[in-house]
Amino acid sequence: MVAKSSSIAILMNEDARVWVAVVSIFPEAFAALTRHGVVARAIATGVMALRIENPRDHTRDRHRTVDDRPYGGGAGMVMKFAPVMAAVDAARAAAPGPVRVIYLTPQGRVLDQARVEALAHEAALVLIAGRYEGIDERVIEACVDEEISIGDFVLSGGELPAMVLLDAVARQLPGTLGNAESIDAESHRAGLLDCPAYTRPDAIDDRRVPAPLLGGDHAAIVRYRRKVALGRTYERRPDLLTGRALDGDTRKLLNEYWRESRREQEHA
Ligand code: 9D3
Repeated sequence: MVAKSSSIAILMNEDARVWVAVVSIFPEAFAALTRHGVVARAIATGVMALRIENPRDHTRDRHRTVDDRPYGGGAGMVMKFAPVMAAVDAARAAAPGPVRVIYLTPQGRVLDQARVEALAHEAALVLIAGRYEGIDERVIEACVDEEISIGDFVLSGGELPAMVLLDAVARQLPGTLGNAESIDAESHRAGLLDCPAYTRPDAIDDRRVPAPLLGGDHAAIVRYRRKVALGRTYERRPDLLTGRALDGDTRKLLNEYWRESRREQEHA
């Protein structure tokens, strides 16, 4: 399915099957992903395959050493080249075909939905999750195709970022999201913030559900939701709208949003 709306396309990858290996010294962490939720479902239905490759299993010394002190000194440890590289090679050997190797790192390009959708079209991925101060730079030179960050904040390793990426990719695969209607509604307001959601009861003290959502006029509901989604995006995340041409209808909806929110302010 390719749904188009305001020049942003949401691609549901229909015949997609993504094979993934994660290189991590904390394989148990990924149980958080495989027991419940969208990744578990993708694995159960066969649209995603997941294996964990532990660099510690690719060491040869008595202590199974995966880290060492940084050349030049400084705080923290660095993951050694050989065990990480051997884990990547083992993943490559187990893969159904050529793999794209991704290193999760604060130095990477920040992940966005466009990148997630593109990655859902890859046949095989190897995700390297680092610990300590990161991996020996020569692993990156030797085998990494792409470096990805999940945002400008400091975590203690690449496992959570790898899980974030896997969740985002899994929900792009067929049969994992379930409801075609929600995919469609989502594509309709692609690139915008969501509008607020309500369920019963229709009034809680003097907080009432917006009138358009209570009537059965589907066109009015769609229009109302688009208006609020646009208005909130403009207010809270103007960066999502920059570089996007706003057509006449869109500008009209935004104006309506402003008028109505000003009126609500006056009545408050
Ligand atoms: C501020 C600390 N850094 C300078 C010494 C080093 C450092 C920070 C964070 C080294 C490793 C990490 C661990 N983070 C990740 O592996 C990571 C990450 C993140 O922290 N934030 C956002 N995205 C990502 S992707 C991988």
